[in-house]
Amino acid sequence: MDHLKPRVSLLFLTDLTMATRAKLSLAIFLFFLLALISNLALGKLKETEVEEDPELVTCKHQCQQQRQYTESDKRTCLQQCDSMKQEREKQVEEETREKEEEHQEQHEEEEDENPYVFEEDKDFSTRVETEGGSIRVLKKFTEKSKLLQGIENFRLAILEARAHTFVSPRHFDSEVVLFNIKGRAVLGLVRESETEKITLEPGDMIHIPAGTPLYIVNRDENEKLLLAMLHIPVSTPGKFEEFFGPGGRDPESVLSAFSWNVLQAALQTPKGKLERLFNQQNEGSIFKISRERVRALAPTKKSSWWPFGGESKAQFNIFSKRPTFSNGYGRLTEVGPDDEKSWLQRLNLMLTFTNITQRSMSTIHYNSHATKIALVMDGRGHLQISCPHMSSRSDSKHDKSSPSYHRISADLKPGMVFVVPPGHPFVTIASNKENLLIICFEVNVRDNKKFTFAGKDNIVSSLDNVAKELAFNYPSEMVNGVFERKESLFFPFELPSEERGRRAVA
Ligand SMILES: *[C@@H]1O[C@H](CO)[C@@H](O)[C@H](O)[C@H]1NC(C)=O
Ligand SMILES: [Cu+2]
Repeated sequence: MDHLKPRVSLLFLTDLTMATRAKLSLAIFLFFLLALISNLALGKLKETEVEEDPELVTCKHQCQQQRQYTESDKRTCLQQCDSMKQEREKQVEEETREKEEEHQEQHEEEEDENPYVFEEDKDFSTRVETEGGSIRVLKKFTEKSKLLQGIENFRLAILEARAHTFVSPRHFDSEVVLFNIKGRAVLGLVRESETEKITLEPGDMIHIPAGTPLYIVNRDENEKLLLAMLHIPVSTPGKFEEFFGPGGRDPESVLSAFSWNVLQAALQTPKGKLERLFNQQNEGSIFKISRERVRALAPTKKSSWWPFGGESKAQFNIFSKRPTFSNGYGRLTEVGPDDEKSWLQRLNLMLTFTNITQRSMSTIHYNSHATKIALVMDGRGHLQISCPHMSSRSDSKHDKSSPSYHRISADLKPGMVFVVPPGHPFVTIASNKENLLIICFEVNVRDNKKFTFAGKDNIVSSLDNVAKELAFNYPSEMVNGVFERKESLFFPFELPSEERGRRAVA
């Protein structure tokens, strides 16, 4: 109630200047307040709004009752009752909206206990589904959680095409980074005066500049083609569209939106002919084609030899590249901006491939700048991330001067996506039976460093001894004994020898 006063009385002071008027308005203000209190006390505020408002009635009644008021005083009084009422309603409305927003915010934060892990069935939506294949798009990162605002402008799509299929020409309002997960493709990129054809194998990655018309062929007779496409929208953050030029009814050509007059004038072709042309295609945007057509679409010797520079260098294969780091427990292969791939630099991106040997784990580590968008390619395993954002809200933690950390964990299987924000320490562990293969788009990778908590050169061992003793409140040699080990990056996933009787369980 207190906050109601200043605003309402301010309204009066600006309206009325004369002293008598001021006195009058104070009186009306009191009438109104009286009406408000009595109605609040009865708890009627909400339900009476539609009908004759009791607050207003009381206020106006008070106006009429004042013997000393002239007719004009009464009129002013009645008007003031009305405007005060309006002001009050506006305020209530605002408060309700604020409360709703607050509620929504809380709701969003609580909505997902696991803001960094995406399930294959729940978190993808199907954009295209035909007999020939499908395109599934991962939900917007900010739709999953507000915590992912930093990567709002990235979208991940997975294209699946059956053997011997054609994915119709289209262009996107996004930069596309295409990664060939499985299968063998031909990619046709329409340049100004001709189509550049590129054969793709598993592990190949290529950048497709925004707006470039492209088509894809699954050139394999038996195997499915699986492509990951990272979209970086260039107009609406977090949103990309596909535009089919050549097409008909399905896929519908982008030209169909123009009027016949425009099309006839632009193409110098009569309407009847145009109608026939744009009525032909009805196969959908991914469809089966004959072996002869596949063969005809293959690049000829000349164009696969890369006669024109620049773009040809963008193609590389991460599976055949030498690992950046490798030991018996795992391998890490990186392709980043240092690798003379200028578009990676421009998009501030890096691609990494992690191959963790069965029964092994990555060290506990975090990225300084990069956010990992990881896709499990093969194998099963487990993920744990330490996160301050999701810490439990229990009040018993009040006596601490630091945040609490919540363990975000997930069992990993092929097709799953997870995100690791910078600064968040995490581990990935391979199952007992299979190697765990993870492909990662690392975004915002400029100046990125990996910091580890265990193994050679971990950040605890590297901390100077005095600070270490102070931080742990424990002798530094003892601390070093815990954190140091000769391996780095990948370790066997097993308990220390003292505990060998038990099985290691993540
Ligand atoms: C993963 O690493 C193992 C060795 O630990 C190797 O045999 C296997 O070929 C690798 N897989 C891929 C896809 O590189
Ligand atoms: Cu977090």
